[in-house]
Amino acid sequence: MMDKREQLEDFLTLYFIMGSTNCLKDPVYVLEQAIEGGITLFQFREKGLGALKGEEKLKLAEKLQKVCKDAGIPFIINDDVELALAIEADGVHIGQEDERASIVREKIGHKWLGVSTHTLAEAQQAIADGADYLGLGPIYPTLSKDDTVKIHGLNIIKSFRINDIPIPIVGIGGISSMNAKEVIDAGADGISVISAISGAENITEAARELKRAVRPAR
Ligand code: 3NM
Repeated sequence: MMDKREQLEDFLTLYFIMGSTNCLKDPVYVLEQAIEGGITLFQFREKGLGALKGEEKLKLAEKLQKVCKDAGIPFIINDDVELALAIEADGVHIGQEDERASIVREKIGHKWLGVSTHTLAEAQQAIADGADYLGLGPIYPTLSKDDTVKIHGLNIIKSFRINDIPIPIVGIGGISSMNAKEVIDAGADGISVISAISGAENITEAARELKRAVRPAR
């Protein structure tokens, strides 16, 4: 039997993130194809210019959640704690600019909590606040998030590992099938991607290639 940590590490292997603004095709189709290709976790991140709001956002969240449920893939929501509670998502992911992790933890109880961190101090605070896993990035330059400041490279992953960060970590930002393996080799438990999957011509094949890069033996 896997314990909770091992189970989470497994789910973090190939973590796909998207919202309607990242997709060139229908988001439900994109998610179905990504699941077909082997993603292990999904985050609904409805952000940026033209992002859906209110009822429309809720409707899309419910559709994507159903696709995940049918496939046995956990469904995480970015930032919107109220939405996560309303539709009983499996977890919430927040950044440093969002609500305090300790407050989110109180609100969501035992659901998974992921926190994006950029320094060891932020990581230690997130862990004290009850984070289950950490997002580290951007590892490489990315066009999918316009407020990223500093590119961290692989060193941030290595330094978190050297400093014995005790919860799973996942790399993010500019990750593709060309560089995914080095992110894992640096010590990440998994990779998270937006454009390498949502922007691909052949979504299933793109997800498959990423999966082979991070988990060649299985
Ligand atoms: N967070 P892509 S980078 C959502 O550094 C997000 O915390 C980041 O998109 C961080 O895979 C990023 O297309 C965008 O580069 C990732």
